[in-house]
Amino acid sequence: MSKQKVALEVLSYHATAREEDVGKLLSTVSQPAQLPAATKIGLYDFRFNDFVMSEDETVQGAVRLFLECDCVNKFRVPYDVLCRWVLSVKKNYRPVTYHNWRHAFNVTQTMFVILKTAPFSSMFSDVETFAMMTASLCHDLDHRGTNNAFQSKIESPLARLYSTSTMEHHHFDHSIMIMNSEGNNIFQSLSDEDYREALSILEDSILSTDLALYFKKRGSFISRAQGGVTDWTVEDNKSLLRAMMMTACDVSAICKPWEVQKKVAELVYSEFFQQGDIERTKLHQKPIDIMDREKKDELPKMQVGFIDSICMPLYKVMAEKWPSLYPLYEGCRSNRDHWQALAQQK
Ligand code: 5BB
Ligand code: ZN
Repeated sequence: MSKQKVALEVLSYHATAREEDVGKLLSTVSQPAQLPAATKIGLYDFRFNDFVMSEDETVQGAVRLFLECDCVNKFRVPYDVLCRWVLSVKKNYRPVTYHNWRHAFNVTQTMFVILKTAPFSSMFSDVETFAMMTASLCHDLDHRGTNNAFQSKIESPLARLYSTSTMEHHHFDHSIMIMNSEGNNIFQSLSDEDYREALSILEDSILSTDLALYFKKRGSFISRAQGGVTDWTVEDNKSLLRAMMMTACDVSAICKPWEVQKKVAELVYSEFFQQGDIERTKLHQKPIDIMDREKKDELPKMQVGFIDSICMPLYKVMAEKWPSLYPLYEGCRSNRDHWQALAQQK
């Protein structure tokens, strides 16, 4: 067998849910009283905190999000398929420090609150909503805790397959593989046309979590949003908005109450440092500052930089345009104050 084929075989390895777990989850889901109420666990709140939840509760929470979205009813997704798919998705997140199942769950929860509160949501069709929720839960599937630059540095099979947006292409591929596994296709009842649209939005949305694409598109989003004459129902504008929503959800840990943000930041830099360690010890390269343990003291300053260059511009324009999204902006701004104060203590 050729090397490439071996590599591809390794790439396509994935496992799906255990039927025993599906059965258990299904029995909880079919008795709504057993499923925690969405409002009770804060699912409708941008300040949602998963740290207080058990593993099982996060799984039930994810199912709950899809049920509350109505996609499940509208597209006649059998409960067992929904449960199996959620469990399979969870199983295909690796136990890395930050880019794991809980991150995916949090991103989906933020997407849910945006879709439930923003006035623009009504222009998204049911297929679009379903696809965006699905993209949120799948957007970092099989993440290895290392970034695109690392894949290309080690010439990983993934980097050979996709030279740009390497990991993001893989996250999409992986979500397709899961859906194509027996009993896991939550899109199974969609018409051919809807199915094609759902997959296309799923792909675009997952790819748009590549920061490089965010930078490419952000300028035109901000000018269209501030221009004031934009018809967001025009497909080109709508797809731009979907992409920005994905980024807004992806980095929404930066908007959480300070106690939560502080803990998440620890997870983020611990994962960054682990990549830096591999680069230093195995590749004999000096890692960039954010991945360099020796630069640990500069983290608060880096967080301020991250907020100013990536997060704030997005949340600011969204909050100005759509006031229901203001809590994201305000949370981000408040965390900036905290990081700034820490940075100045040094
Ligand atoms: C981000 C882009 N990267 C290529 C280089 C580093 N930067 S950064 O200088 O803005 C930066 C971001 C530096 C330090 C950071 O965390 C130290 C704890 C972060 C940072 N990134 N902080 C966070 O709280 C979060 Br959340 C993140 C996001 C990490 C995943 C990156 C993917 C973003 C997709 C839009
Ligand atoms: Zn992510």
